[in-house]
Amino acid sequence: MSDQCHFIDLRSDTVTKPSEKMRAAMAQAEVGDDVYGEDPTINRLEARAAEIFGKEAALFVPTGTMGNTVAVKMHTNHGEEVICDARSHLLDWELSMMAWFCGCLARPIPTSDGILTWKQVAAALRPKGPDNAPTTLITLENTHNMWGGTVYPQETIDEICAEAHARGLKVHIDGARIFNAAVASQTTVARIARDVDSVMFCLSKALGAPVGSLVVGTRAAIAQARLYRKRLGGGMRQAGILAAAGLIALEESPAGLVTDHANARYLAERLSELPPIEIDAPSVKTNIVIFDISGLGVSTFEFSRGLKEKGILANGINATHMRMVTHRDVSRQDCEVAAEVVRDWALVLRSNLNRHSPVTV
Ligand code: TLP
Repeated sequence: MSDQCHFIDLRSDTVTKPSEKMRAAMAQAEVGDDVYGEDPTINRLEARAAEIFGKEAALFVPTGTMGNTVAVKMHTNHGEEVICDARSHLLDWELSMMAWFCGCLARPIPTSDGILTWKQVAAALRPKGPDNAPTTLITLENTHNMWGGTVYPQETIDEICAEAHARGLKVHIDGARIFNAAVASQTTVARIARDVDSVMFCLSKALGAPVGSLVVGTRAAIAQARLYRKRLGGGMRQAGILAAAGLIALEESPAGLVTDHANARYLAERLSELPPIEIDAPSVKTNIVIFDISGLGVSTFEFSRGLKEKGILANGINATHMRMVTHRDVSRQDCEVAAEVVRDWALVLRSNLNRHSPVTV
């Protein structure tokens, strides 16, 4: 067992370990060469993903980043513009693949919660003319990671799709955590995705599989995506051993997300009792808790270091905001411990602050 096992790990839902059932399925998986289309377990996973999302086809990719990259590429040509929100994962955390591989320019829109509206999108479309690169794709992140797991209202997605399609534009969802969105909205991923042209979703985040994401869309688009995946070096061979764990994650994990959401809300509520930590607890609807510690007089780096000494792993997303992500490998009891540790650490920092602040008479 690694040392990490002794920590309560809230850095991300990517840190989960495969369950015994996943390991057993991996050991027994029927496999073949997937570049020849001959891996039965991958074929099963892709067919099932397409079915669950109500789309024609799906493609298994090793990572969410590769999934988003091939999706952007399949909808665009070099020199075009892609609309996204200003703090989207596609823009900030994927090593500029939109530029590097797809040759497209991101047109970011600032928001207060990561949720784009058609009005904002319409204002960012490039007018046709001799000087403007055409806009061809709109990307939506649902749930939105850096804004604390926020969820798109269905009518907003539907409106964006209707207006975009009327203008010949495509819509892609970065749905790394789309099952969290579905659970929070008490709907299905198929309904969320009904009108969009593609979705990338991750098996290896909240769903708890060790590796893997899928892109879903039309048969023609996914055939293109398969070629782009190969170009990126993502043509896998007997990867059915990974798909076997992914199938279990896909079928069984969505039911457990409601617990992760309740744990995140619990954490958020406890943190909101600790001024000067700032968090709007009622806005926490899924499994991501982001809180502002700038009032404590330390950077998130120092804050994380202090938490780690007390057995809690959590990272900053910038100099002032911390992120905690609940997942299947943390329990309510772990969240209670984490909340206590944050409380004690915040009290120490707060009293240090008071001691060092100038005396006023
Ligand atoms: N997110 C990771 C980090 O990269 C920040 C995390 O710990 O949350 N879309 C979204 C919305 C994501 O949150 C992530 C990963 C991805 C795409 C990329 O997935 P991977 O890591 O599989 O390439």
